[in-house]
Amino acid sequence: MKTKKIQQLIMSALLSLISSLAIAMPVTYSGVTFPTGDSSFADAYLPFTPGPNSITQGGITYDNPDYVLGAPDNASVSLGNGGTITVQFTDNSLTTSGDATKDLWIFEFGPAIEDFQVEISTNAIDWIDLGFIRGQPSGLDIDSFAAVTSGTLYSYVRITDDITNGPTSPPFAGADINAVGAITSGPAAPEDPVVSVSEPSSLALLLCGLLVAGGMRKRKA
Ligand SMILES: [Ca+2]
Ligand SMILES: [Ca+2]
Ligand SMILES: [Ca+2]
Ligand SMILES: [Ca+2]
Repeated sequence: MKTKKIQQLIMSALLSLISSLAIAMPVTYSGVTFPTGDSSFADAYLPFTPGPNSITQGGITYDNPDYVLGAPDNASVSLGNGGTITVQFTDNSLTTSGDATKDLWIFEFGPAIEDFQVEISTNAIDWIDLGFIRGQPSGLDIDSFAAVTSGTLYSYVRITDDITNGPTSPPFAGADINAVGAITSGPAAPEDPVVSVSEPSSLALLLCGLLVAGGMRKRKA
């Protein structure tokens, strides 16, 4: 019995090692190589309301925030005039490289190359302004900003369309954000709400406890 349990533990450790190695396969998009693979990219977004003139038209959804998630593809979310989207890394984080190499890449999309403001945060409350950038894609060296502290794990990136630039009429006004990638990718920050996925399991535990208690009561009766 004991040997079987040890074998099972070794097998599960091996499997998790294999899957972590698979995740760590480098990927390249538009000439930019992400050493830690597709997990480098944003995993979630905070509630999104587009700015004016990003709409659904002719059956095409331009204001769908799902299009900002994951690796670069052929779909982007148009922020609308002056619109803002906040993305979150949940299985990774953005961190410092300790040198001048770029750490954060944002893939803007479409025939018009529109600029936007970039801010980063550990908690989606206190923001560090990294200024405006433009490019398809465009990268930022976060080490070069005085407010960025070495080794900090940033989970949030807030992107705001430059209202003074780009097409302003519907259906796809504002910068079109395809993907947001932390090329200098750290582990998921401990304060990430992703930690709260343990909530259903505590609920399950509570339910088990209630069932056991119910069973005991029945047996007593
Ligand atoms: Ca990710
Ligand atoms: Ca664009
Ligand atoms: Ca850097
Ligand atoms: Ca996309």
